This record gives sequence, structure tokens and C-alpha cells, in this order.
Amino acid sequence: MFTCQPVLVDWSVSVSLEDLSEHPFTDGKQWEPKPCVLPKRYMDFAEQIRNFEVFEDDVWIVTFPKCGTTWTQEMVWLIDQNLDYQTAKTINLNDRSVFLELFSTFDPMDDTITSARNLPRPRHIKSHLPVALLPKQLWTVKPKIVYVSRNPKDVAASYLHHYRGIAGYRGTKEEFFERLLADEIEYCPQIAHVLEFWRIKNHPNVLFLTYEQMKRDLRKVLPTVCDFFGKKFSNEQLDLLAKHLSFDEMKKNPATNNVELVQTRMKQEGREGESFEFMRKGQIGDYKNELSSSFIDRFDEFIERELRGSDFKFDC
Ligand code: PPS
Repeated sequence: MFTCQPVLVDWSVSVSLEDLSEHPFTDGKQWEPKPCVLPKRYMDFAEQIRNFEVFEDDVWIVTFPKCGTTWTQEMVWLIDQNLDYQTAKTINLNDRSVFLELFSTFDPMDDTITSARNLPRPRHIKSHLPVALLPKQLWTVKPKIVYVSRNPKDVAASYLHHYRGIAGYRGTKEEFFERLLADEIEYCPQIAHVLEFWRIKNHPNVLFLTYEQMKRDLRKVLPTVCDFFGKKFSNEQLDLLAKHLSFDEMKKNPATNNVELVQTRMKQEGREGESFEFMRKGQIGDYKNELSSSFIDRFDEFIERELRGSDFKFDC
């Protein structure tokens, strides 16, 4: 059974200064990204991922976990594929938009690195990795990158349920939140992840979105995403797309609701019959139902501390 025991990946041994000089945010200055928390197994694939070949027409969807990745994957796939609902309904989103490093963090699993490599072009690839661990060619080839952030308190609530339902975490919710505040959960540090992409938000190949902006008015966000992809659709088409992407529609759509993935995972671990819905609540502010007032205060302090010196603000 999985316990909440993180393993630090000391990536600094595998990233040389020469590599870092290719990054856009070095700006000629020293760049010292923090180590990222990942399972030990990841180390066997780290170099393969960093050397993954990138194509100019790729579309990369990058987020910290539980920030609306799946939602964004479906949105950008449909926009990039000229609203091909037929294919979107028949081929599972996870096969159209592949989670690059999943294979390196879960075992056993399909080799998602190979699946991503072999996708028909334009390839759609999802990743939760921070900048230093992503393929180096992202910064030279410069494909489209869509980044999504979500306020850390709602991420905390969503990630807790994910850890319980998908990873089989059996610890207390308090221990989980303590670990998140200490940046000791998979893919942490959380806020540094966002700030790296906030720093490059104005690069022409980067689109920076937030879960809250999508949730408050997705229909209003769609033209911006279409512009980014050089696509133009009628108002009626965009109305239909917003409906297709609504929480209720995606929850009942077998190609997007991840029911199959969750069931496979539970079966692999002998946890059949447990209840966990990937499409859980899809709300802003659900943290109020999960975090005690003392944890809310501590998350607020954590956010304030980690954002010090940045003009980025979380919504909510
Ligand atoms: S993962 O596992 O990291 O890839 O998860 P991710 O897809 O990033 O985030 C899952 C949360 O996004 C919610 N979600 C949505 N919200 C609103 N509208 C739509 N269409 C939608 N699709 C997914 C999902 O319910 C998870 O949030 P919580 O708060 O747990 O409900």
C-alpha cells in the first residue's frame, strides 16, 4: 500500500550548466530551480524525457497536478483539430493527448513516453514536470505550450482525493496538507512550478491560463485560445464547444471522464469497489469544505511567502 513518503529527485546531478544556458529564463543570470519530488522510478527515465525529441507543431499542455489539465487537453485538442467531435468521442483523450511521464511514475503502465513519441502529428502531449525536467528541445524548438494554474487551496483538496483514490493513500488529510505545505508531495514545489511559467507567459509560443478564469467564463476564454492556435470559429461553434467542455458534459463523456483509467488503476492494486470520481466537483472554493480554518490560514501564509517578489496572484 502506498504511504505518503516522498522521494526527492536530485536532478542537479543530471542537469549541467551548459544545459541551463539554453533555457529562456536564465536571462544570462544564474538559474537555480529547486529539486522536484518524484518517485524513485522516475530517475530511470529522466534523461530519456529530457532528451525527448520535440517538433515545432507539437502542442504541450503543462500544469501542476489537479489544475484542470484534462479540461484543457480536451479544449486545445478540439480547437487544434478543427472541432473534430467524431474522433474526440471515439478515441479516449488519454490516447489523443498523451501524459508523457506517466510511465516513469507508475508501474505497471503502458510506455507513455513511446506512445507520446509515436503520436500522429501534430502531437498533443501532457506533462506535470517543472521546466528543468521537461525536454530540453522545448526551449529551442518552441512548440505551442499551454500552461494552466489553479489556486493552491483547491489544488490541495483535489490532490488529497486524487492521492486517496488513485494512489491509494491511507494517511490522514492533515498529514497530506502538512506535506503539501512542506512541498513534499509528488511534483512539488508547487508555487515555483507556476512561477516558472508565469515568467515566460509573454513568449509567443506560451499561453498562460488559470482554472478559475476558465471556470468563471469558459466561453469568454475560447476566442483567446482559438487565436493562439490561429483558428476562427463561429459564435455558434464556440457556444457548442463551451457546452461540450462543461463539467457535466465531460463527466458523462467516457472519452474524457477517466473512469476507465481509474478502474484499471484500482484493479491493478486490488482496490476494486472503492469509490473515486476523477470528475469530482469541478468548483472554485471547494477547499472550504476540506481545509480547517487553521489550514486555510497556513495555506494563505504559504502562498504569500512563495509569491513574494512576484506580480503573480492566485485567483481565490
Ligand atoms: S490531473 O490528474 O492532475 O491530470 O488532474 P487535472 O485534470 O489537472 O484536474 C482535475 C480537476 O479538474 C476538474 N475538472 C473540471 N472542472 C471544471 N470543468 C471541467 N470540464 C473539468 N474537467 C475536470 C476535476 O473535477 C478535478 O477537480 P476537483 O476539484 O477534484 O473536482
